[in-house]
Amino acid sequence: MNLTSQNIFALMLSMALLILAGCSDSSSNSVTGDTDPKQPGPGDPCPQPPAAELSIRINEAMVDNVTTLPDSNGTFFPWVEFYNPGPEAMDLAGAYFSDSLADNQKWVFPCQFQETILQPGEFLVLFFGGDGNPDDLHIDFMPELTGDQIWVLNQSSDFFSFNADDLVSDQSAGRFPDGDSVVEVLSAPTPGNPNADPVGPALFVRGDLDLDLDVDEDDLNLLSGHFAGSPISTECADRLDVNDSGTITVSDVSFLVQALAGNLTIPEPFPAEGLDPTPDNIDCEGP
Ligand SMILES: [Ca+2]
Ligand SMILES: [Ca+2]
Ligand SMILES: [Ca+2]
Ligand SMILES: [Ca+2]
Repeated sequence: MNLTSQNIFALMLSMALLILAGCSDSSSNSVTGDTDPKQPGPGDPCPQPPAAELSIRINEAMVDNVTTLPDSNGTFFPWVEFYNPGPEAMDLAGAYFSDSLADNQKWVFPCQFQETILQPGEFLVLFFGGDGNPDDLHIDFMPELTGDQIWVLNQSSDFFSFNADDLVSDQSAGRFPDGDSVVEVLSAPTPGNPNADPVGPALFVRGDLDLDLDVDEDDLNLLSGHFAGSPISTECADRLDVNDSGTITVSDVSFLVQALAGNLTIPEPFPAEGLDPTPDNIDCEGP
């Protein structure tokens, strides 16, 4: 009996050592420059983690990285930050990452890097623009630089959507606080560190619709046109709420007529730029 148990133990030990050797030997890894990373071999030592078990979030992204963060070669690639909200350590090895819902297996995290294991509260920043070299952690595709984006982790365990057109160079989109469900434009990039506040509401001059910091007949014509079939496209609808009533109606047109005639005074922020002092459901997130 004793001998049998020892034999079984020895067999299990040698199997475990074989598995370990397979993981540490990069030549036996299916993720190589010559292998399609979308087709892991049957003996792949790091299968895709089950979606339900991977709670890591795509936390921050910069697509137009001009001066913020160079890679180890000094090149400024787009980058993405991953974050483990905890409470367990999580390994991204074997997970897919993509910027396409239709093709959600564009790139797979290799399994030979300790960096893919994120402790609770830990961040991992990866650059795009890899050349298929499995010995670095570059993501082997480039993201779209304009328009609506949706990035996908592990095929479905996390989605990260933003509009690249809302971002200027060296500006990032991300979650605040870290791991939050909403993605916003952030006030400062923080690769590898806790995210900064979202950008605050924009300054505006009430009644200034052509953005020349002055309120005059040109603005009145635009506001009249808004109700006559030529809607104004502005991110800051507060500009149109000339009487600061909290709604945009034709009474704002008549208020502006009276204001330009000197009979009424436009409420703040006027005549200088400022924030809306009266809370309402109208937003001003940009010009
Ligand atoms: Ca960050
Ligand atoms: Ca104006
Ligand atoms: Ca109004
Ligand atoms: Ca208001």
